[in-house]
Amino acid sequence: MEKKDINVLEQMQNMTIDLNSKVMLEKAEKDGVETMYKRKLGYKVQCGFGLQGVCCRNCGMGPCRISAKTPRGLCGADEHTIVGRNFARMVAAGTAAHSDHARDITHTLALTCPGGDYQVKEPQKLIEFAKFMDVDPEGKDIYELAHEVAEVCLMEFGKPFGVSKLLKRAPKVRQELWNKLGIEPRAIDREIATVMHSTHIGCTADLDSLIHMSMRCSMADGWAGSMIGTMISDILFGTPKPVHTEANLNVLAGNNVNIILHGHEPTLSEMIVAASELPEMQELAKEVGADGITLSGICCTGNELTMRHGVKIAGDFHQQELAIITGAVEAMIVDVQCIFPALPELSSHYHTKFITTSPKARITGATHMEFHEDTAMEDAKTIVREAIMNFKNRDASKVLVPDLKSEGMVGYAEEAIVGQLNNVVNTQIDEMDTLKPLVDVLASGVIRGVVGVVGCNNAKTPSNYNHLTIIKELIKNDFLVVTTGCGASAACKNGLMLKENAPKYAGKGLATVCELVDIPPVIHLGSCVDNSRILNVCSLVANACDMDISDLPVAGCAPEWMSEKAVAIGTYVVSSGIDTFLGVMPPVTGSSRAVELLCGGLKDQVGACFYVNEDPVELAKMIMDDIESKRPAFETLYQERILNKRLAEVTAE
Ligand code: XCC
Ligand code: SF4
Repeated sequence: MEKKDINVLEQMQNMTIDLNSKVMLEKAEKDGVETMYKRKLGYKVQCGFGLQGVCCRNCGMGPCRISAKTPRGLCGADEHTIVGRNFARMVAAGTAAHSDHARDITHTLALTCPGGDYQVKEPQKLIEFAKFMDVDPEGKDIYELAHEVAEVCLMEFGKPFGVSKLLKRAPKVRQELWNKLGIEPRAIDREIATVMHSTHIGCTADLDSLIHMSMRCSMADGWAGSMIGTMISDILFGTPKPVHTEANLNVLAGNNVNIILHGHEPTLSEMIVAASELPEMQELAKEVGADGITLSGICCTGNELTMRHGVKIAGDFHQQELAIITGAVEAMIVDVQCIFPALPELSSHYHTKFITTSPKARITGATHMEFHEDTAMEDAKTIVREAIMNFKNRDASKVLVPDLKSEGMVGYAEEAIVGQLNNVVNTQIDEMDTLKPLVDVLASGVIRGVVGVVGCNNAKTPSNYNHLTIIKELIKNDFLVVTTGCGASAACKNGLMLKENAPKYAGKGLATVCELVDIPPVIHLGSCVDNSRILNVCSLVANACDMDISDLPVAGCAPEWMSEKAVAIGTYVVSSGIDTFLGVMPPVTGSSRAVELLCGGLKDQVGACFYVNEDPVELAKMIMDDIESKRPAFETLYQERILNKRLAEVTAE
């Protein structure tokens, strides 16, 4: 390579801390193929207007861009209006993505039947959920009940009256606050439509109002769409239980047919897992000269599959291209969200079949094999067969699978977290007693707090660097970390989901808890839709402590967020009373008032707000300081509301 090329390679390699990724970038250069890392080099300067959120093209008179010379758009919209509208639209898009995913899962529940491709795996969970949704399970066949629950859930998307039924999962005080503020989401689709309508030219031109409707819309994601998505996924495919897995590109197997599942919804991927396990598929793989079939996942599909089946994690968002560059992938099968449009062209340099399956995410140049839930198994078999038959086209001279992989325990649903703690301490079923161990370690300060470190990779930061730096800082200082999405993949790739590594990375308090309770210092909660599990656990703990969520020593953090879904998530987490720390600045800095409101003013309304710092060490410190500052009040409340009560009970006996 010439010196110039080496420079380019070095620059690209500096954009990730993953050692496998660095190897693959070198191969990409040798193979003459382009990746996100290369394209990023071409973007020396990104558009300043876009970065600040002050570019508006919401009507045909624009685009209008706010600057000192042009302080208003043609219609007179100022920077606050434009930033607010752009922010609200990001939230609406994110909410749409998560909720449409949930809608598909719910349709799948409506298709369940005895002996069918999709069945009810968790009847008890269905019955409980039915009761919660005001559907009487009494005397009903489980499938009759499933269909009824599906219909009630589908109504949550478009019902004409009332607010989300799922809000009642939150502590009472929080529900009252949402009611007072007017941010209880009504029907999910309605909140998305309201934002799109109100941000049309000539509607809302008031920043407070735009942020207010952003919060209400985001709540339709967290407390409705995502909550339904998670619940029904568990009912259909089983509640995740802790399971062993492996992560990073080395999970791609030498002489196996490698199939990568990438995207988000478990509907397709679950069926691919089932199809690939069929004896006829295993035999076919042998016939074409392979030893077997290896499935692995990328992005949230990876998380969904790993937590229910231990399917290995091939990589995160930033490794989707690098996986193909290994030359060892027979097929990459995708559904929706976070799929680079670059993949078909990239795949054409290798033997990899790049297969799109959803009419919602067609990509020019891909092999489109549409997947329909009502012919699920047949469709899945066709797709798997296509992958197997492609094995003979693998070109050994183009294969390079990098050396590293890591192991971890994944799949801690709410039940697993509570259950695991309960195993050690007691076995009572009363809610407070069940949560007592978790509450006790929090209240005593053995664990200083719990932080959800979640979200994507962003080319604005070296891949995985912020995630790992922050997670390591937190656990070193006795903060338990729960994680989802690509942040979870980063943690797993680096051994942080192994209990054995707790003494190495965790502080004394946390390491002791890990040992006693048999958990890793970083807990895998699933995909991004599963952030609703974090809301659930927070609600349970708040209820058990007779407090609001905002009283708890907890925080949210998205160190490398990039998607609009992440903006929706951050906003509902804040609206739920949890301070949220971002490692990448959202495009709002063009409006001083938006920054003041999002990063401060919201605190007076919902008891939480955003904090941003692009230095991960500083951000970690901000998180810990924030939680520590909450602890004295939390401990006092705990003493008043729980300990004194317990004492009174004991005395009464
Ligand atoms: Fe996408 Fe969900 Fe972000 Fe990863 S974490 S880059 S949204 S796959 Ni959800
Ligand atoms: Fe310009 Fe107003 Fe149209 Fe936006 S809505 S493009 S600011 S005229």
